[in-house]
Amino acid sequence: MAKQKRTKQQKQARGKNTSRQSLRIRPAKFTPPPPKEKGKLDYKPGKYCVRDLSLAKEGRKLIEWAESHMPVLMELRERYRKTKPLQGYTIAGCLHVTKETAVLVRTFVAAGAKVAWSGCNPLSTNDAVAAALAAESIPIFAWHGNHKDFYWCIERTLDFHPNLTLDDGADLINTLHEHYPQYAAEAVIGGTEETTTGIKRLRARADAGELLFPVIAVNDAETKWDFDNVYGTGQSTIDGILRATSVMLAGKNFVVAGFGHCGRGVAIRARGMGANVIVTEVKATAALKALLEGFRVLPMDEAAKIGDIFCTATGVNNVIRKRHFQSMKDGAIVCNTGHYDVEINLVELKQLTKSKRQIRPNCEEYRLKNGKKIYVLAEGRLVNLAAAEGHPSEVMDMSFANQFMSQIRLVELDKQGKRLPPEVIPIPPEQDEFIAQTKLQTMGVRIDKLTRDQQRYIHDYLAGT
Ligand code: RBV
Repeated sequence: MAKQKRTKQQKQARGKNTSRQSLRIRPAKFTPPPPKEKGKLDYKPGKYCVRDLSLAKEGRKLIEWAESHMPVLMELRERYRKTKPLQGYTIAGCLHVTKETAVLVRTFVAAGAKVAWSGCNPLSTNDAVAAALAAESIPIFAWHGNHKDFYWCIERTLDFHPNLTLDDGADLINTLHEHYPQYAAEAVIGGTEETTTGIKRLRARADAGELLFPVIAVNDAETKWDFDNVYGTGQSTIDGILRATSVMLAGKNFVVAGFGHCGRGVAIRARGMGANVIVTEVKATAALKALLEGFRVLPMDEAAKIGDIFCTATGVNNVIRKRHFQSMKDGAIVCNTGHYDVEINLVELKQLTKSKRQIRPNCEEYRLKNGKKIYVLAEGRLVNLAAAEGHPSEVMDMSFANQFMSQIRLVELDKQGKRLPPEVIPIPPEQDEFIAQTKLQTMGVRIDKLTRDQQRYIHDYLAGT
């Protein structure tokens, strides 16, 4: 965020010391406007706004299924159920409304927190899960296909005057900073961020000296990025592509744009399904890694001509654009698994298009003026969450254990009258170790321990040949 963009209000917000009570975001009698989509939703002001409350029973079963695959988070729930360390604190969350997220929400509630929730992507909400949470009296404002009221939902969670934030992509934090900076600076004790794209945004904000409260980088925990980003994205992206297309992957030229953790996950799983994987990159070290991992590396201009399936995982905009569409084969399938829908330039694709139709759920056929057809999955949004169910519960178990423990950390510091600096804060290595150990235990896997002699050896700087 450029410094010159700061408003006077935002500048004044920093460094003030007002009591929390005086920091009501809105006057007490504030009545929010209804959502634009009103008539098509189940809306109870101040309580919930979901697609269809009657789906609650189905949602509860989905959540139970996730609970039985998330042992670490469930163990944390049991541990904190009695002591309720989060009592008196309100968390506003803005994260995909999936069955796994519901397990996290229930765990916060069990630990005593008040929680208000919105989705972080227009296409990732599971309507049955949202209904189940609403039926459990958890304020939730989220539905699948929420394009028009996305920020309206985030604002509704702010009506609950949160003192903690939980983000996936930083939309909630951005809303607070841009529209309620005084509240952000004084009433919010801290937040947590789930994903790489959000962390990038927050680092940019912190570098500009514009971050108003500490945000713990959950994404950067080893037990998050080394598992969720790689194996979670790998499996769920392939799952999304298959649900949207049902095509055979074996023998196809599968182009993965970006060889970060997510791209690597997609590439190794696509190879496992028998695809010929081609990687495109802009970073030399990442391209080298892909090459030495056995993948073919090409510039997108060349990959565009031979790819059958394209998947972007870069976090960068316009990775697939006009000239690439123009050179693609007839029938090429294009999708994205990055956080925002900016990686495939659909505006330029539309300029080349004669007509368009939905051919299957989450699969749109674009008939180009050059006579070829191109298929776009999930409107270029996260294909793994829009066309499938997001990452498997087993891997979200560790990501969300990190979320839960980080929120507890913020609250415990607050109780001691301490506050972390307004920066992007790393996860302590002990937290990673604890989560990894607990995960292994729940999987019934035992590991070795260093002997005293080995410990001495690895710390002995004189040891040589
Ligand atoms: N993600 N959540 C799920 N099943 O709840 N699946 C994926 C789920 C998160 C994941 O942690 C990633 O960092 C983020 O979505 C991208 O928006």
